[in-house]
Amino acid sequence: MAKHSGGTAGVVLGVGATAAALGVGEFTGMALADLSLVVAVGDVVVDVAPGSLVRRTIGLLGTAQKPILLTGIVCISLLLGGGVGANKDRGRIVFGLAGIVGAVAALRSGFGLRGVATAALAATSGIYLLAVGHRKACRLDDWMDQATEEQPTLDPILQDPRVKAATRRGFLGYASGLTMAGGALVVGSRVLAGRTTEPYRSQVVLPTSRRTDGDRPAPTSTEAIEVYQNGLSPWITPNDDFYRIDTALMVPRVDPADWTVRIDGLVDSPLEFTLQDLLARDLTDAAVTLACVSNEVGGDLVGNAVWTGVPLAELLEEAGVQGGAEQIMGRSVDGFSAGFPRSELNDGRTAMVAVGMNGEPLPFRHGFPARLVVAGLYGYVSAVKWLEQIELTTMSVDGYWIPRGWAKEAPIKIASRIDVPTRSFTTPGRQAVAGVAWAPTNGVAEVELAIDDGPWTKCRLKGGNAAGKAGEAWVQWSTVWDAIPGNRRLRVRAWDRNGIVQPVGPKYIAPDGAEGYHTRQVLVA
Ligand SMILES: Nc1nc2c(c(=O)[nH]1)N[C@H]1C(S)=C(S)[C@@H](COP(=O)(O)O)O[C@H]1N2
Ligand SMILES: [Mo]
Repeated sequence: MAKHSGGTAGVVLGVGATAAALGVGEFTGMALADLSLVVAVGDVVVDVAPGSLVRRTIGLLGTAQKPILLTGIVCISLLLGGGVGANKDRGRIVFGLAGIVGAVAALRSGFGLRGVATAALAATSGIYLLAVGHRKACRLDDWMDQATEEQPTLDPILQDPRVKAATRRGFLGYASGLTMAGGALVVGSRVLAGRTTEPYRSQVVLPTSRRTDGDRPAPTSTEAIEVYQNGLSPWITPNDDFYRIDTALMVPRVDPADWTVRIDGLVDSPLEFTLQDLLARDLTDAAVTLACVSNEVGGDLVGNAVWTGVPLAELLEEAGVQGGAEQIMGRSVDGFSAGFPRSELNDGRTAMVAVGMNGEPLPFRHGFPARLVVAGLYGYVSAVKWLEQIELTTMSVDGYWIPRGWAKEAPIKIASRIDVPTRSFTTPGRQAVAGVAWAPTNGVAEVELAIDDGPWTKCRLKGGNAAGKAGEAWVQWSTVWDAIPGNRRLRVRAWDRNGIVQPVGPKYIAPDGAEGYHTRQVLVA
């Protein structure tokens, strides 16, 4: 192509056409099928990436790597588009190939014909918009060429510098307009996504009468507010503050109208439940602390919630579990899976198909409409969100993270964390030190704090150290520290009710969870 659309102009046009094509794809995908082509491509990247890499990014960084991956895909697309923008034929090839990649990714994510249609539409709009841009640029070039080479005979209007400037402005306006339109379509697609799916959740009502499974009352509201202001984690983690870990680049928004959960595999009679079926049952409330295996010593990939749901034992009883069934494997609508030995349930611990979290239907991020919650097991072997199947299998079947290098069996380790002081400096004198500790399912019996190389001293436990199912939730601990000027080192450790002390480690999170005493350096001055 000629000069004015070569160089910078070609790049600007290519970027514009790509942005517009991405926008068309995102908007159409969302309107047709709750599909994002960029996310579908991201899912392919996550799935083909080596286990160690995925473990380091998803496992460690939690949700932070998702925007990075998606932004990366968008940037690479824009760069590719910019690179071929000056050449219509190369542009056609690259848009065509990108369309195929998008279509394959969408098919892989289960979007079928609608996915292919979306990718095809996005690619053709890119090709078309690029061609239109080239026509505009060619006109610009022709005029400019004529204006210089055949100067005197040409229509004098075209030699008017104002006309030249207007033509150039028109081209640049077109190209940058495409970019803005692309951005607007992407924003529009997100609004569309929220609009159409919000009713899924807001129409679900948890029954008000529920059994309480567990023998510890929640702390009074004044207690919870007081400790919250001081920087200590509230006993109940509010839903909006609850950590989120999953491989989903876009939170699945399941329509309960066409959702069921099946119980099958090694059972006498496979069962299938709608959300209404589950809600119509006698539901149970239980406070269970959920922790991620990737939680580092002192980390915040842990939270405590009152979960509402149907006890797994009841459902398994109805299905009639066969003798050969060794493993309970949960599977998600998004392809994720997690399994744990059936024998884990022998001690009567809380294990449920949860439909509620802290008195509300599950938030989309936390697995709406239903998820598994099993006390005392790390999330990656148990807590399947957006649950669609519970399969009774042998131990030979592996869940998502097992071939990627994480341990097959993963009980939550005894752990404790210092929340207060919140900062690394303080003034001398008496002040609170406080935090949380967990040891599911036995429960925390004692928490001890040591200053520098001083003795381990016992802390006060808030909400008590009740036995039984209360051990499935974390406890808050606090003590009074008389801070002496200098650089001080605070260390915490917990004991469970079997008299086992938190392992001293230090041990890194892989393959089965971190070990070590949370230590804080505090300057007292
Ligand atoms: N569908 C699905 N469920 C999932 C996961 C996932 O990647 N996909 N991650 C698991 C892991 S590793 C953890 S720690 C918990 C986290 O649950 P939360 O995000 O509600 O805190 O969900 C589990 N359930
Ligand atoms: Mo996790």
